[in-house]
Order: sequence, then C-alpha cells, then structure tokens
Amino acid sequence: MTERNTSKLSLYQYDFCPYCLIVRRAIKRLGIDIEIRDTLKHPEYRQELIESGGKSQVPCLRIEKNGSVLWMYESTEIIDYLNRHFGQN
Ligand SMILES: N[C@@H](CCC(=O)N[C@@H](CS)C(=O)NCC(=O)O)C(=O)O
Repeated sequence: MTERNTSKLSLYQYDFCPYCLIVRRAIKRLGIDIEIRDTLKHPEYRQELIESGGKSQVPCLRIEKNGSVLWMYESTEIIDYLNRHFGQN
C-alpha cells in the first residue's frame, strides 16, 4: 500500500557524498518530504548517528515506527525501502 506520511523518517547525509546524492535523487523522484540531517554541517547529527546507529557512514535513514527506531545504512537498501513504501504500484 502506498504510504504518504514521512514524518517519522530522517536522512543522515552530506552534500558531497555520491551515495547520498543517489538517495536524494530517489527522494526527489518520489516527490516525498524527508528531513535531511547534514552530518558535516551539524556535528551533533554525526554524533547521534555514531551513538545510536553504530557508525558514521552515510547515507543512513532513521526510521521511527511504533516507538522503535531502525537505522538503515546502505544507499541501495534505503532506495528499495523508499520505492516499496512510497512508489506508485
Ligand atoms: N555502501 C555504502 C557506501 C557509503 C559510503 O561509502 N559513504 C561514505 C561517504 S561517500 C562514508 O560514509 N564514509 C565514512 C564517513 O564519512 O564516516 C552505500 O552504498 O551507502
């Protein structure tokens, strides 16, 4: 089922990361609104990513669902997730 509520998603990333760019392009193509958290411009986001996600690697999609949080690393996995949840099918 197509879902439009993205309020529980945020993307940890930074501008000059090529893997982040392809995720940002997928977000744009899908026309969804996801909070972007730049880990270079905002060291507190990087710290949060390391402490809660487990590593500083970007992109990472933070998914908050039913009170629990999932930290999804890997651009291909993130794009698959977004296509599954927000793509038209
Ligand atoms: N296989 C990963 C590669 C991601 C990756 O290599 N990201 C780099 C930035 S382009 C990174 O996070 N390096 C470690 C760091 O910045 O702490 C993916 O497709 O998402």
